[in-house]
Amino acid sequence: MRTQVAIIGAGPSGLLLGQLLHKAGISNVILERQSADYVLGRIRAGVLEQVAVDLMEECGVADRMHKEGLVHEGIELLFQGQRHRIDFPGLTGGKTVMVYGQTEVTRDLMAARSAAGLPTYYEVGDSVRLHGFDGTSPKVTFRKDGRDEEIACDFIAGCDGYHGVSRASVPKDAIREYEKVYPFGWLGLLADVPPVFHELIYANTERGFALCSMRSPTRSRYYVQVPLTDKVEEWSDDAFYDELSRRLDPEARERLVRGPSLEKSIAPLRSFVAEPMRFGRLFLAGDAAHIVPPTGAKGLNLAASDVKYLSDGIVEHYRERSSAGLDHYSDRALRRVWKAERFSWWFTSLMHKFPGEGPIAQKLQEAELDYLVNSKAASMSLAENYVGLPL
Ligand code: RFL
Ligand code: PHB
Repeated sequence: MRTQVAIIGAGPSGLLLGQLLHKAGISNVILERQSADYVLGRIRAGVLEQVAVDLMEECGVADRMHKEGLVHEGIELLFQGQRHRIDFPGLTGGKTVMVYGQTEVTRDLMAARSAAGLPTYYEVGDSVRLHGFDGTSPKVTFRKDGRDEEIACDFIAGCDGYHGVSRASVPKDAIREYEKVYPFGWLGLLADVPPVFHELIYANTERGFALCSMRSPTRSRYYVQVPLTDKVEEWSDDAFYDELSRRLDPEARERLVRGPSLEKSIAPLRSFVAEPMRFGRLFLAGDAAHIVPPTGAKGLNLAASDVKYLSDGIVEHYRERSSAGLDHYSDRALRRVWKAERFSWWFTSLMHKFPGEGPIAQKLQEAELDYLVNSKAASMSLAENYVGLPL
């Protein structure tokens, strides 16, 4: 089999890239470890920046998002028992974000891919191997339904997430990794109950962080900070709602509706960057190259900006016979990645309780939050990062 671009991973990065290349007439094949249903069952991101919204439009898959997605004009910061609003359009010259789940983004992209009849191999397990990306004729081999398969290609796009095979295939001395693991996780719960409030609430409390998010006016997504040693089986729905409720202000607490969990899981928090993002004819994009803690809602959005830079570079290669875009890919992407890493680390540090740090840490966070909501300069900085820095 031959294709122009072999894409490893059918998460948002791989599916977005596949669609953009297809629109430009560039052939591509996607290989995915899991089944499509498994990929759709993972509950992850909820907030899209304009960059991601624009890409969905460019891919021709934005109709349902514009119909069902919720445009949000601000967030609420809760500390010392009181909520304070950050007004995005007022602070950023009119910008907003879109609340539309990663599951729906993925579903829309998968539907468009299968409608266009583009080749996707699901359930290839751990069989994918990358070959010859340091030369001019790379290859990908894998096993499907008991048969060994081979794809010859011009480029390989490693869109296979943090645990994928692409980054792991790069010689250790060619890559530099930067990492910080946080001493807590997020316990998340999804339920068909109306959200406590029509905007997201980020809460700093003496008991730890909490987040009230949503997927629709009838579906809520809530998170509470928990110790890394906690097990999800030990958290009943009631225990979760009790803890969330303790971390809310009286009005939100009053409005909290409890309902059975559709999903409940614990996610660890990590900051991670691998440099560079290009190795010969292998390009890494999305979580394969970098991870942010979810507090800034940046992970999926960084995947979108990587894919935009990468698809522009690949299209330029074929249309204009120029390697400039591909040569600059890693530097361009990393510049944006590091700014989002900084923002996500800062917002995480401001909002969470760090074990062993004592009461002075809480007081310092509260002073910074007080400054943040009362200083136009500080509020603007938060708002401009949250809605997304320019490409
Ligand atoms: P993904 O989504 O991990 O997809 C990678 C795909 O590659 C497959 N794969 C392989 N395929 C073939 N062979 C192999 N050897 C393979 N190994 C792996 C995997 O099965 C998978 O299908 O990476 P991608 O596409 O780069 O997308 C990144 C996003 O998923 C991620 O950054 C976001 O979910 C992060 N994130 C958020 N991002 C936002 O922009 N806004 C948010 O509000 C937001 N909230 C979140 C989040 C992540 C969370 N968790 C659970 C980590 C909230 C949470 C709780
Ligand atoms: C979510 O809805 O899952 C979500 C929203 C905002 C975040 C993180 C996760 O910062």
